[in-house]
This record gives sequence, C-alpha cells and structure tokens, in this order.
Amino acid sequence: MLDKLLNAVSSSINSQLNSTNAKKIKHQAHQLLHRSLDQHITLAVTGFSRSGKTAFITALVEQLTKSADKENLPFFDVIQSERLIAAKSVPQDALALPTFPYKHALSSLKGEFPNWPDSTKRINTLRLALKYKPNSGIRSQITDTSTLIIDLIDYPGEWLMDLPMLSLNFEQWCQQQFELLKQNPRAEYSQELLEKLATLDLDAPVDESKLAEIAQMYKALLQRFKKDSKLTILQPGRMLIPGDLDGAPLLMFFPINFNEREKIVEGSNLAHLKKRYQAYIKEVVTPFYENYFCRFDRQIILVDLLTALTQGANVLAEQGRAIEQLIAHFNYGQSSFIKRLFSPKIDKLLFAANKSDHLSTEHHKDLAILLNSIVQQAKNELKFDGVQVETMAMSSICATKVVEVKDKSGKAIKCIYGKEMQSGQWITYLPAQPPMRVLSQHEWPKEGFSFPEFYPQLTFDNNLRHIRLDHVCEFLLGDKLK
Ligand SMILES: Nc1nc2c(ncn2[C@@H]2O[C@H](COP(=O)(O)OP(=O)(O)OP(=O)(O)O)[C@@H](O)[C@H]2O)c(=O)[nH]1
Ligand SMILES: [Mg+2]
Repeated sequence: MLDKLLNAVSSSINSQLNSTNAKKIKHQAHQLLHRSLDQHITLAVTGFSRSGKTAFITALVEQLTKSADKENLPFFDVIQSERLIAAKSVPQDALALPTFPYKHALSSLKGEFPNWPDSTKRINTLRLALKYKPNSGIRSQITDTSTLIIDLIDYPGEWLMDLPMLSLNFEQWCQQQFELLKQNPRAEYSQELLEKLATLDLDAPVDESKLAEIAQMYKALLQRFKKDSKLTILQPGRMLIPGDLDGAPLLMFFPINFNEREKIVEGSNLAHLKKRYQAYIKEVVTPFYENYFCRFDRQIILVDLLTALTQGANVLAEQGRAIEQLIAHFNYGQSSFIKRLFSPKIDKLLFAANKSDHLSTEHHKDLAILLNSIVQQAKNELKFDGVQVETMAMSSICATKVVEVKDKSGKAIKCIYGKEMQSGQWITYLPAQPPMRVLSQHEWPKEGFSFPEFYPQLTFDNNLRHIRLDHVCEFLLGDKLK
C-alpha cells in the first residue's frame, strides 16, 4: 500500500521533471516516508574496547534471523504475539563502508573449537530488516505487513574514547592526560616516559626524530595500559588501532607538562605537537563523529564490569568516568515526529552489564544494581530530558552454563561450567557475588575479585545461547514493531 502511494506520487513527479531529478526525489521521498512512519532506525551499539559490541551484533543477527521463536525470545513481543514474519540482513546504504563480517564472526563462534570473533580493526556496517504484521496505529490501518530497517555500525572500541577529545584543546588535553600519567595505576609504568619528557626542550626548533621517539614510547605505554591494566581512557585511540593512519605524522603527539607556559614559540617542538593534535581532532575525530555518531535513534551501552572488577578499584572507577565523558557526546532527548525526520535524537538508552553468564544466575541482578549505581546520575539527567533509560544484566553469547554442585554438607550450590580461556580446561567455577555499588580502595576485598573468561559454548544442536537478549530487543525495538 505504501509503495503504491509512493509510486503514484513519483509517477506524477516523473511527468514533470527529468528522470534523474525524479529518481532523486523519489528516493528522498521514500526515505522521509519510511523515517516518518518509524520504519527506519539507527541503533548505536556503544562500548569500550572488548565490551562485546561485535559479539552483540553477531548474536542479534543470528537470533533474529535463525532462532526467532517463542522459546528462544519469549519477551520480544513481536515474536511472542507471532507477528514477526522474518528477519534478514539486507544491502546497506553506506556503500563506502565495509559490511559487518557476520559470516566470519559466526564461523569462529561455531567452528570445531568455538572461539570469539576477532577484535575490530576498522569501521563497518550492517542493515537488518524485520518484516512484521503491525497490530496498532496508522500502519495497521494502511498495510498488512510492514518492515523495520535497523542500521548498525561496528568500530574499534578504542576510537570511541577519542570523542571526549572533541571538547578539549591541546592544553586542556595535556593537563588531563599528564595528570593521569602521574597517578595510579599508571604511575608505576610511566616513570621512563616522564623522565624522557623532562629532557625535551619544548621551545627548541622542532626535532622530528625526537618527537617520533617519544611518540613511540607513549604508544608502547598506551598498549601496556590496554593489555595489562585494561584501562579505558586511552587517547588518542588511533595510536592503538590506527586503521589507515599507521605511521602518519598526525598521530605522533603526546601529552606534555603544560604548567605555567604563556607562549608557544613558532616552529618549536611544542608548536608542532599542538599542530598535530589539532590536525588529529579536525581530520580524524571530527569526521568520525559527524559521519557516524550524530544520527542515532536508540542506543545500547555495553559495559564489561566483570573485567574491571577483576582489575581493581581504579579500573572500575575509570570506567565510570569514561561512560560519563562519553555520554556528553551523543544527542539525547524526546524524538517527535518532525525531529525524527531532520535531527534524530536518542530517546531510549539501555545500559547493559554484559557477560553476565560469568556469574551464577542469582547474582545477575547484583551486576545490574552495580551498573545502575555507576550511571545513576547520568540516568537521572537523561530521564529529566525525556529519555527512557533502563539498566540490565545480559549476555549476547553464553560461554558457560549453570550447574549444581553439592558442598560437603550436601547443600546444593549453583556454579558455572565452561572452557576457561587462560588454562584451556573445562572447569566448574563458583563465581563471587559482585558488589552492589562501587567500593572504595579501602573497602575493596584484600584478595580482590576474579572472574575468569571462557570460550563461547554452543547448545547441543550447535546454536548460540543468550541471556535476556529478548528483553534488550523489546526495550530498544518493541515500540517500533507495534
Ligand atoms: N561470556 C561472554 N563473553 C563475551 C560476550 N561478548 C563478548 N565477550 C568477551 O569479550 C571479548 C570481546 O568481545 P567483542 O565482541 O570482540 O568486543 P568489542 O566491543 O567488539 O571489542 P573491540 O572490537 O576491540 O572494540 C570476547 O572476545 C569475549 O571474550 C558475552 O556475551 N558473553
Ligand atoms: Mg569489535
């Protein structure tokens, strides 16, 4: 019916305009009509490096296209009410971007020895179409079937952490980052770099090779913070995952001690560092933000609290700060009919504590409570602006299953069972209860927390399992499928 309407409009336009213009107008009219009838949304899958973005997108596509039944996704209304006709991935509009490597990810997950997909090295996209029977509103009056298009993008999590740099000039960035280098948990690794920086004469004429040498040291330090300390605020993100920028001079900058400096000598080392920082913001961060991060309708922020808990109080606290900094760079607010057409805003946001299958079932709610306590203030402000915000513990792809073990007294204890990644052994493990709020250094248990990682685990018939992916879909998409 909709298509008939569009075709009628476009044939009348066709008769008045030449065919190229008519085609363009028809395409734009199509897009506008689809957006206005809520048939097209862009879902922001947001999360720092290793938070589970690629696994989430893979699981979403797999579950909706292959296992969309009431047993598997009972809390997704369009499925529970038997209105979903089918879902499939369809050709994307963004022709310059690579397509999300869904088949490749699936072949790792479902291989002979199931393994996680590779870490993402460049931006890519995927378009998913859900064909369904509308059951209310204007759509159900004019059409028997409707299609919801969902656009998703995946990118290296490291690049996300560049967004807060958009609101900092070089001096402010240096002050923030130099301060961090002097604090724990960075301080114990930063000494060598700080000593080297003290030997750099900032006012001297530019010495390219010295700048390159220090930039290399800074890069090695960032890599160490990522790998060993699992820290989040690591800037610039392209130093870790350069994409096409490997070796580009614009990546060769680092924070310096900016204190009490009044002027910058032209042609000096400092002038060069500042120029590179500004070029990085203008040529890398700004286009990334403007092209991909301004037009979202819905958002899921995946948070890996369990790795942060395993690392310690500092890492957990930094993750909270990073989420706060990040939120400032998305557009939130109520999205009215007209706003949706021209400047979409995120009107539903889900904070998801991911990888909850690393806990026994009774502790899932504790994980959600912990995440809630971290994002409480941001949540309050967003709700005030009319955004619907939810917090949930979930798992896109289960790596463990729950088993019951009897203790010495014969009491049943719920443990998890899976193939642990570090040892490669199948183990039965009793995970600790996560704290229900952020503990201070002083309150942190002496023995710390330990949540080992596991390889993905398939069902007996070779399918992926999830925890609450149906709740996630209902919250983010349910109202668009009425
Ligand atoms: N148990 C469990 N582990 C998960 C899940 N999702 C991701 N993981 C683990 O987290 C790691 C990172 O997942 P990815 O999906 O690659 O994370 P990402 O956010 O895409 O990471 P980058 O591409 O580096 O930004 C995986 O290799 C798994 O070890 C999940 O749902 N359950
Ligand atoms: Mg990824």
